[in-house]
Amino acid sequence: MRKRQIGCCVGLAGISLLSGCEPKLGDRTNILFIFSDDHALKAITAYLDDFKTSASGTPTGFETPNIDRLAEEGAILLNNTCCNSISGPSRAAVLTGKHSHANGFTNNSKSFDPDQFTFARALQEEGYSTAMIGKWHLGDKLDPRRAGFDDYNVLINQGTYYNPEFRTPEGNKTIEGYSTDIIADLSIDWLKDAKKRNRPFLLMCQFKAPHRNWQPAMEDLELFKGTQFPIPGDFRDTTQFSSLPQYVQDARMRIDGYMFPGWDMKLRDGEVPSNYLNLYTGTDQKDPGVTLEQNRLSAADREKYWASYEEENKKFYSENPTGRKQAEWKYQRYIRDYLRTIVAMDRNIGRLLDELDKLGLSKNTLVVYSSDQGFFLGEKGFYDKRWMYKQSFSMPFLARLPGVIPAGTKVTALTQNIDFAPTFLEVTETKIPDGAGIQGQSFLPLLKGETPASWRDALYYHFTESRAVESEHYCPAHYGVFDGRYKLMRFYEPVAGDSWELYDLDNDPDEETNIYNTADSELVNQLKEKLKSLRSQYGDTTGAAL
Ligand code: SGN
Ligand code: CA
Repeated sequence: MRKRQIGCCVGLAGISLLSGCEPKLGDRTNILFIFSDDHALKAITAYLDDFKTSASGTPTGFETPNIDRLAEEGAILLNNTCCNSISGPSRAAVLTGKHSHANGFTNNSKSFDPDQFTFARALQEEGYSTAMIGKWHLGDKLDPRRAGFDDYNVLINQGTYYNPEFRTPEGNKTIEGYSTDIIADLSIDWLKDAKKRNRPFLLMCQFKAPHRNWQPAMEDLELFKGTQFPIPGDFRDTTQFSSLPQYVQDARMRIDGYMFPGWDMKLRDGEVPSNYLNLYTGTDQKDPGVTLEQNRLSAADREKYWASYEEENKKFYSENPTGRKQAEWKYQRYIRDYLRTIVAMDRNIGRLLDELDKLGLSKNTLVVYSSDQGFFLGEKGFYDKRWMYKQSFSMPFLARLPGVIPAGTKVTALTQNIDFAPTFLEVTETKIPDGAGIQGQSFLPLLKGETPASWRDALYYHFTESRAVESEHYCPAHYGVFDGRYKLMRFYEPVAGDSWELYDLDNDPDEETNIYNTADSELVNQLKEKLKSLRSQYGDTTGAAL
């Protein structure tokens, strides 16, 4: 990080622009923020040694060398979490540094209020050029320029993997190709232009991958063919869900019963085995089918696509397995496609890092890799996120900034996505604007390997989406506290019977044994007090009162 060299650039855009001393590229630290969607920590090789669960399931022959490079050359956060495990709310928390109730974006159907503080606008006001490229997911009607971005090129809603349509200042346009490649291409073009613009920059490059429905790039269709990935130790088949609370069993994210045959499992109409377990009911039962994505492919690519799945599909159809065998088949189909999308993303992250090198920008650019939340890869028998359980509460975060972040730094302190904005402002030596209302804390000292004088001793989480209102995966709203060892959660919606869960992660890393009723009452009371004080500290009066 370089000190600003010009005295008149005092951090007030008005002054710096008027006085003609707008910062030049090289005067300030740039930020390349690479963000993905639903990336489980277990699917990043740099995390494998430290992200411990008793479950196996470590990918075989799968690697993310380019993401790992950031940990080797910089830092990895081992206890980073999201404050609300769902896309839009996480993105809003990143931009504002505030919890969901405070920034107003409490579920994916909201539209972001752009008049509040965003760190992008704070940088823009300092003379940075800023861009948002890829998945935006903060409202299709909202122009990202209103939230502090000079340029944008964003996917519409969730976007598609194949030949996606983008929203741009010039209107919507379909770009041919694979979404991950295109988002990297657009980002690389923008980085090249950053040289010409000659101003420090913030580029948010946000991939759709590895979001459902896990569609691989054409070149990766054959990858992992025949590989049997280890099944997590706590994977459940149909007979094994009864050990979970009813509201957890009822969540529509069980791999055994809530994978659409066409959309998720890539089975062709007429090739769905008669024993195929589909637990969806009512209107939810409608399989979006194989048409939405695959029909976006050219005829030749579509043929190649189907040819790659054909042999396995036919075998599955003729064997027509039930129970455990069927659940495991679904797991293998899911995990292979999921990991294929990550291989493509990692390859493109390599291209982005190479481009920074070529442009001579690596030395003063903070490069971050993160994802809007973690994801279940068969643990408990699930896919998807939302829960405060470890897999989806966790959020990857790796960062490189030569000369500032020592190579190989491992941070175990409790960090959260609300900390990103203040961290980015501190890295760029940008003053937090008055009234920003940031609730997070800069973890730059932690990235530098320093121990700050005071750091939080517990994290607050609130999944604010009501099961009654948005029920795609039937996850009830809940809030909770995590102190690094104990996790206390309250599922306060009537559908969950206002239930409490307490886990001791030191002794139960899979969060299988709820000790709420058996733990020492002093411990329970202390955790409740902590939860109450965090709710009061952050001003969260939503959800059940404590
Ligand atoms: C889609 C997916 C869900 C997913 C949500 C939210 N269904 O609706 O499985 O949980 O997005 O994801 S799909 O059938 O359309 O693929 S989020 O990451 O954007 O919050
Ligand atoms: Ca997501």
